[in-house]
Amino acid sequence: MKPSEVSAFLNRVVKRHPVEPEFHQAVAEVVHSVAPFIAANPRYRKARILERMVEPERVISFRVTWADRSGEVQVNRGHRVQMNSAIGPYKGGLRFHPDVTLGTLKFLAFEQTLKNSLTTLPMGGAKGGADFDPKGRTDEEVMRFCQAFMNELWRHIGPDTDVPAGDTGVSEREIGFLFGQYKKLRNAFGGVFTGKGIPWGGSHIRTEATGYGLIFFVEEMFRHVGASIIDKQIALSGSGNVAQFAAEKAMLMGAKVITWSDSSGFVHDPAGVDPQKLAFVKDLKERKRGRIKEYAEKFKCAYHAGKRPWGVKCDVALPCATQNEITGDDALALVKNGCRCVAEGANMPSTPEAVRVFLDKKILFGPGKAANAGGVAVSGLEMSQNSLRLSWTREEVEKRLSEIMTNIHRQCAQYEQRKGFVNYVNGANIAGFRKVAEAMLDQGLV
Ligand code: NDP
Ligand code: 2IT
Repeated sequence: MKPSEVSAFLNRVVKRHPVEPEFHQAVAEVVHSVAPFIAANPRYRKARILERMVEPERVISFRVTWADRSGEVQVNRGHRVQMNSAIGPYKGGLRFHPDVTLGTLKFLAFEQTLKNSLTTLPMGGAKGGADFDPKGRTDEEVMRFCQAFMNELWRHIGPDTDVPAGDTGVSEREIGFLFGQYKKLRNAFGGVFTGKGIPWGGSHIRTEATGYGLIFFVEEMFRHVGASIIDKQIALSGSGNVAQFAAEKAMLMGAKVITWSDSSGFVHDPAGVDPQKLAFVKDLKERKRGRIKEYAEKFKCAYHAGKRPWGVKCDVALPCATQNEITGDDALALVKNGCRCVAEGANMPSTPEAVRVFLDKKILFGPGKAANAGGVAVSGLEMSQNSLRLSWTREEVEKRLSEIMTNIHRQCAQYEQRKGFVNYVNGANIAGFRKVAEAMLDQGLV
């Protein structure tokens, strides 16, 4: 595709999906990566694969009405974006966050399609969620909301149709309530969710998978250039699921994690996270649902309200909170302070300006759709175990996760390696795109 064709294509996407800047951003990155590949493969263009890939196969939007603990009626909006089912049933998480819009979920579903393709497992792409804010809500309110949400979603999902999981604001508590209501409505106990509790059909290591997989990917990137994660100083954002288990695995592999954050600010702990501090964060976030500021108070380190951790000197940065949390200026600060590797635990946490800095400066940059694919990969393994009606051991699942992350690294490096430098952005986009495109060609105009 010529540059003029790329910009005409992107202009059409903006026109067809107005006021959805995150979706435009995610599409633009992929289109720039795959344009030369499409130019070299005219059959993709003839079948208009790219045009079809940016058009969701189905979008469901619905009202969610429920009563809070004071009996006040609350109205939220739920969505499920079923993006692409070329290589398997729709698959992707649910996000509960007040900022959720249809545009957010379209960007996430689009990323998910290519990410799932990279995992080597048979999963299509989807994402869903609602503008519901779980913060400050009791367990009972969360249950009522989940039940009301499922009262509509249940008719659109199923083990061979669409298999949701967690994402921001949706963890095992919410999956439990959603699964319970689905089971009640459908009168069927099945593998319709992943991230389930271990006693009721969940997989070992699913909770840990995104964070662990991220560290396996970082280790692969270092290994590729003859280095290792051992003794590296890691600045990490977020303090939720992905951040906690990235920190755990990094620590186990001999690195030092020196920051945490949440949406209110970040803590800087130069002494590094240890098992006791990690246990505190897990309890703080999963059970008490408190703020990361309390870590600074407990362990006597600095707290920076309203700030992100990218000004801290580090060797590795792991954004694990949310989209567009590293700006171009943050990226310049990171590189100036000696950061050699950035791997995205979150989805699209680096702005396009930040990505450009990382690629120009030729540091190791692992984009989310490759680096954080471990979560959905173990979701795929949970689906396999549910189909087999078997449960693999922790060791077995972790071994498979590690092999999958190595394989994803290999796929990225296969497409975009010049003079030893791997452009993982192009590599991940091309490898992910190719498999979905081939499946779409095989299946005709559906
Ligand atoms: P959690 O809800 O467990 O944690 C989210 C963390 O990010 C919290 O610390 C939260 O702070 C912070 N955060 C959320 N929104 C914002 C914001 N707008 N600004 C600043 N901080 C924010 O979510 P996960 O850990 O599951 O997800 C984190 C990221 O990883 C997301 O981008 C998600 O899409 C991605 N991801 C998740 C996977 C999974 O398996 N869970 C798999 C692959 C990617 P606070 O508590 O203040 O809101
Ligand atoms: O962004 C993601 O890959 C996830 N939230 C995990 C999705 C899943 O289906 O496990």
